Amino acid sequence: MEIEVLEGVFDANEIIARENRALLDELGAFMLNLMASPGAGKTSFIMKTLEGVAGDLQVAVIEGDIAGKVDSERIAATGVPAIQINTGGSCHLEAKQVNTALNRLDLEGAQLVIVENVGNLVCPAEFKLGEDLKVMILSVAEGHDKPIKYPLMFSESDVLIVNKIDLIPHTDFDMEVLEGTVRKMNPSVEIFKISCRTGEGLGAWTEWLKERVKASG
Ligand SMILES: Nc1nc2c(ncn2[C@@H]2O[C@H](COP(=O)(O)OP(=O)(O)OP(=O)(O)O)[C@@H](O)[C@H]2O)c(=O)[nH]1
Ligand SMILES: [Mg+2]
Ligand SMILES: [Zn+2]
Repeated sequence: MEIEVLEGVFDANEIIARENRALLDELGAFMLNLMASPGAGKTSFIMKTLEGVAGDLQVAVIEGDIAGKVDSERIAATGVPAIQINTGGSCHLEAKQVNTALNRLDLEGAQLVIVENVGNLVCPAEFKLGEDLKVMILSVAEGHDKPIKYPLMFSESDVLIVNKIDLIPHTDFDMEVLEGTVRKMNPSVEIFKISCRTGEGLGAWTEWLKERVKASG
């Protein structure tokens, strides 16, 4: 008899990611996996995205953090359904945690599910969740050299959001160098330059997202 060998955590994770995909397809919902280092602006970006799609898309949010429920409370205060996953020390979300969250959230009518992954530029990129798009945020204060040091996240992401552009005058951040490095690693990446503080660039992002979600349905 052929014995099926699952190569550790990655294969096991991928099987559940496919279940998540099937569940989302059944619901007709589009899912974003939002990844970035701690403090890059993931929750701020979700709040701005919620404002930008309000009236056009029904959204639910899954918050992943090692501990605490600060971020899910910020989302829930806007009236959008939100659930918090506490990983208890693990530095990334896995498909099974998202599966539990998807089954517990009220997704009746939901067209878009946004997952805020744990703040980390390394392993979240290695774990599929069943998402339609991987979106990463780099904030300018982290520096334009990050793609060289954390290549997987930059090469795996479908969308790169460069956040906190209002802070550029206070840093030595070089947008041309960043774009050149990222496009070499990932020629098809979509790049949006935004500030969650001033609102700059967010309109272009939310219009693009609405088109993508509509095209998928
Ligand atoms: N100046 C400036 N500050 C920003 C911007 N976006 C977010 N911030 C600030 O950056 C800090 C972190 O933002 P969060 O949205 O909590 O970041 P996060 O990535 O969700 O953080 P964790 O969930 O803790 O990993 C907060 O003080 C925000 O107000 C921006 O565009 N410009
Ligand atoms: Mg957050
Ligand atoms: Zn991890």
